[in-house]
Order: sequence, then C-alpha cells, then structure tokens
Amino acid sequence: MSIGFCYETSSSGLLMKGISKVVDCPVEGLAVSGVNELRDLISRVIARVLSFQGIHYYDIVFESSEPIGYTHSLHKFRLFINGRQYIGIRAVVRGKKLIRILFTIPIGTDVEIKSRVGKYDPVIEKLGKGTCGGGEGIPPGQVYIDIPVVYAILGVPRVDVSKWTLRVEGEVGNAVELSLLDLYKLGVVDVETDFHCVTGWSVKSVKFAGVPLARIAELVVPKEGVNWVYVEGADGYSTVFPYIEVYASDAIVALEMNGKPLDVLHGYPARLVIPHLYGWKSAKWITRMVFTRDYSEGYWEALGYHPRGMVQFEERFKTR
Ligand SMILES: Nc1nc2c(c(=O)[nH]1)N[C@H]1C(S)=C(S)[C@@H](COP(=O)(O)O)O[C@H]1N2
Ligand SMILES: [Mo]
Repeated sequence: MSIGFCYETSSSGLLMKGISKVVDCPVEGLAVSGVNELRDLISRVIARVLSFQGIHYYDIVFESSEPIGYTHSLHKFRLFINGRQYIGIRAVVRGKKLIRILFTIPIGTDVEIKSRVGKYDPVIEKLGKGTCGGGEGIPPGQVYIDIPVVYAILGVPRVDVSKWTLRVEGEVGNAVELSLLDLYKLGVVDVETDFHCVTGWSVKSVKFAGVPLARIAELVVPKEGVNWVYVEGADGYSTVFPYIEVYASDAIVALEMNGKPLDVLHGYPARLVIPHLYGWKSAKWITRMVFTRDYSEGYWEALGYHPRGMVQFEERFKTR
C-alpha cells in the first residue's frame, strides 16, 4: 500500500469544533468492498502514520457512511485510544477505491505523526485556467431536489446588521469595509441559477440578487500575483477559491434570494454565490474577503475537499 506522504491541515472553524489538526493521507486507489476491509486498511495506515503516548490499546469503531454524489462515498470511524479519547477518521472512496484517509485530531490528544507530513499545495491539482460555466442540465453525479438544504456546520450566528460590515482586504491597493448599504450602492444584479451541493443535491433556478465579485475587485484593486480568495463568515466558517472565479459573470455577494433579503438561515445579510463551484464555496454570513498570493485551507478544504470544487468536473475531493 502506498501512503508516502500526508498533509497536515487545520482551520479556525475546525478549532471551534475541538479539532486542533487534520492529518490527511492520500493513498493509491486501493480496492475495498466492505466496512471490515476498510477497517483493516485503516489500521495499516494508522500503524504507519500515527503513534500515541502511553497507549495500551486502540479500537476502530464504525460510525456512518454517506454517498458524495455517485462517484464518491465518505466513511466515518472513530479511533478510540485506551477506550476514552478518540480521533475521528474519514475514509474517502472513489468508485470502489480508497483514495484518502483523514484523521481529525482533537485538541489535547497525545498523538505523534510518524510519517512524512507536508503542507498541501494546490498546484498539484493542475487546475485548468479560466472559469467554466454551468453547462446544460444536471451536472454529473447530482440529483435535483426542490429546495436547498440549510447547512450551518458551526451554527447560525447572530448578526447585528447595524454593526455588520464586509471587510475586503489582503493583497489589494484599496482595502475597504462595506456596510449593507454600501454594498447596495455598488449595484445589484440578478442571477438565476442552479445551485449544487457536493453531497449530491442540486436545486433548479434559484433567484439570487447581489453585487458581482468583479465589481468588488474593481473597487479594491487586487495586486499583481494574487491567486486565491479566502472568505470568512460571522460563524467562523471559511472557504477559499481561485482568484479567477471573481470574474465569472454569475459570481456575486448575494443580498437577496427569491425576491427578498436573504433569510437568516441562508446567510443574511450577505453570502457568496458562485454557482458553478460546489455550494460549500458559497460561504454564508460573510464578514471578510481576503485576496492572497498563497493558498490557505478553509473549513471543508482542511477536511480533504477540493481547492476549486468545479461542479462540471466533479472536483469533490482533492485528488493527490
Ligand atoms: N457560514 C457557512 N456557510 C456555508 C455553510 C456553512 O455551514 N456555514 N455550508 C455550505 C454548504 S456545504 C452549502 S451546500 C451551502 C448551502 O446553502 P444553504 O444553507 O443556503 O442551502 O452553504 C455553504 N455555506
Ligand atoms: Mo454542501
């Protein structure tokens, strides 16, 4: 089994969930047929990658499995150490092959990482240049449902709109702090679009209205060499996407949905909508947008999800 190199990732949102770091180990597509076989492979990876202080025994307990589109599935286990502390395990399977195992390590767990661990570099994904539109009809591996499922992995934050602002900063000539009124003054466009979640559901023709990201870029003037945009929400959620996506015509800071201000659950007062990227890139309750040269992981990216997440190419997970 080939597991030469693992990545150590983290994100402030994961810290809020009590996870200090993630060890993400790509493995060479190993055929698996069932949970028991998966558990076997996981224990072999553990033996090579992790070691614990004062360990007497450990136990790998199956927790749940879920499909991620048609192509992938995610299998969760818990690694109990001495019957008390546990480390979360996420095994990503594509087709019938195990492609990565991630260990989510809680704050305060005494674990040593044996294998070579580096920093994830998105350059290995060989992202094609430019953006790519929605394409016709349902994207590969997706199923239509009627209304979007509400996700709030870190809870629904209380936002006082009279004090709320969106800060846009980083490698820019003119950092700004925008109130809701400031955003409206920049000019709002309508975007009617399908919306796609990486877990496999899509919703047809959602009507959003908001400020084009290109308009915001025009205002802040990103510097030469900017490659990524990192975004944070009032809940502590974060995500990241390639800078070029700012210039996609359907990429907006959405202020309205279906003809009304965003519902609190859908991100009021403002969220991203970048509909040709999977939904996790469309951060809700946004407060900060940072233009950067270097890549940094957001919440789901730190758990092995793709740096770009292009729907048409089924960029669900990192591939290397
Ligand atoms: N702040 C924040 N933004 C978020 C999420 C979240 O948990 N917190 N979930 C993401 C995911 S995975 C999806 S699919 C969409 C769902 O949007 P909705 O909750 O408006 O349906 O929001 C994205 N933005
Ligand atoms: Mo999602």
